[in-house]
Amino acid sequence: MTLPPNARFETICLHAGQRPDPTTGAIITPIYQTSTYVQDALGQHKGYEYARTQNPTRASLEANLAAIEGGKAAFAFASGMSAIHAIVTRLSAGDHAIVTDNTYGGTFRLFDKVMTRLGLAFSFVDTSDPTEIEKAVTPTTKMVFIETPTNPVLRLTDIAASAEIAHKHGAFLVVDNTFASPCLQRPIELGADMVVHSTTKYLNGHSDSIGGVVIAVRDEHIEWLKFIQNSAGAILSPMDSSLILRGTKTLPLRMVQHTANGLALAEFLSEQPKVKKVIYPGLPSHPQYELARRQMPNGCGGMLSFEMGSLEEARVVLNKFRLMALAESLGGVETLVCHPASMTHASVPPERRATIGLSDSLIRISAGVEHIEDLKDDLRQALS
Ligand code: P1T
Repeated sequence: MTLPPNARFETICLHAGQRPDPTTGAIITPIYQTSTYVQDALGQHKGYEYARTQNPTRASLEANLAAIEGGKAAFAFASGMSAIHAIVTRLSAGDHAIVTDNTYGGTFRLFDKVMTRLGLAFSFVDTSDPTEIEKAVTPTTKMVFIETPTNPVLRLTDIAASAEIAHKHGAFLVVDNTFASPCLQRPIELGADMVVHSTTKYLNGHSDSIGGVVIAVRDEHIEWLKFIQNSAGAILSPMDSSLILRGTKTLPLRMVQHTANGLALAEFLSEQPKVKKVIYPGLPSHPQYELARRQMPNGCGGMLSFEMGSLEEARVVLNKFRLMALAESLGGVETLVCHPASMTHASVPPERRATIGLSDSLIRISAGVEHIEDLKDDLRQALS
């Protein structure tokens, strides 16, 4: 089994980083559940010394994810947050970063509540307007960190324009590609220096693992990420690595269905008189529909949000779902609904939620891969 050099995306997802186990021929990369490796003699080993530093299952996943995102190397972490944390450690006290104002609540919390205590400064701006990025640049700006589409109001940021601004000012660009997945959005091809994912979501896709990954292209970033992964030790376990490797095999298949269901639900909700507003980048009503078509040419995925008008109305609907599960997280095969203001974005202060358009009546859907008519039936009865 050799991956041809011109292999297409689906083939890369299935095969990159993997080969039959050399001792047994097992087609699936084994879970190397070990803490250490026996050395042949002093100073002689097989490239593996201690499992925080190297693990063959994790290495196989990292090679797979680097190939899928079109990067040079990948580093797998214990969660999406620890992957983002590893990236910020690239900055030093006194450095400044520009960040999308509507990121996942946990990203905002890490930057605003933890990293500022260590002497880093952050400007949270509306990066959907590239001039806002330009305006926020200071002589100490070292990183531009964008999330696109954003969680949960699905605003887009132009990745190529952001890369140009970041590079002009000597900063590096990081893209959180969790909501889109590498099937739908290719940040490195558009100029990003690092891509981060919560692998908990689409990459694993089966709601049974927490993890994160950073994919990098520049040697200086690769060296640092390898160093910090070993130094801080927030590594992904062999079991989780195996689960995500299982997930990436079907990523292209799943994304087709997530995208079809996401669009169909957005269109269905747009026709419901009780729904005040539907947000989905694949709807012509989305203010950045043109950018979505250019930057996400294969579709806009399974994430959508809608507004009911008041918290009370949102509560009634949220408590009535039968098939869709009320839960945090996203990107799994089963459809989830959540109330971002009190769940995923509760760590964002109410005034900031208001600025980014995250109202108390907003409901977020992560469309799974169920039959679309069953999802519509559930929405219909919840809204009735
Ligand atoms: O949960 P964790 O694996 O640590 O990933 C953090 C994270 C990073 N980036 C984005 C865009 C995310 O959505 C998340 C996690 N999000 C949720 C748990 C959620 O329900 O929105």
